[in-house]
Amino acid sequence: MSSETFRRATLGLGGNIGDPAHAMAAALRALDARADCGVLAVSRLYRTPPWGKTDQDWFFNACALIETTLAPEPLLDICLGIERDMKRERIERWGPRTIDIDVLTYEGVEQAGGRLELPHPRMTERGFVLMPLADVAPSLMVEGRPVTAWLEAADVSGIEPASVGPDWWRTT
Ligand code: PH2
Ligand code: MG
Ligand code: MG
Repeated sequence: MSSETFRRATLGLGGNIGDPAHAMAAALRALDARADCGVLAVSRLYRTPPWGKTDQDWFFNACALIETTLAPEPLLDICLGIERDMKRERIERWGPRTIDIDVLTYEGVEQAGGRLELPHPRMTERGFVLMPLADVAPSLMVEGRPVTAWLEAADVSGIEPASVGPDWWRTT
């Protein structure tokens, strides 16, 4: 894979401690400022009920379509580094966090067993991923179906837009 070629990836961002919208916006600006990553499109910001572990605050969630010259694992490392810079606190699996940045898809790459599973293993069941992802990549194929088809089958109860348009991350 040539390091000069830009590849398309999608990211899921979320958080429910402190000021998650601000942390997510800062994370996206940090990625966009890098020479090896460009933010092509960002979803609206959403308010979403907690999934998995339900006795915690509601989340803010969003998705981004990016282009990057980084391979999948180095891209993950950049995202984890940004989480660390934002002083992410994570006490327990699926529990409260200041910011979470997940690599959802990377071109057509399918891989399992390593430290980065692609596509993200639970993304097709999660309304809080699919609703924002449909803003930026509705026809993206994931596990044989477009994002919009997964979204139609998903439970999206309670999820509501928290921004009018896609520019919240430039100013928040
Ligand atoms: N993230 C989780 C677990 N549960 N629920 C919502 N609504 N949004 C999230 O981002 C989220 C979650 C683990 O990554
Ligand atoms: Mg996550
Ligand atoms: Mg994560």
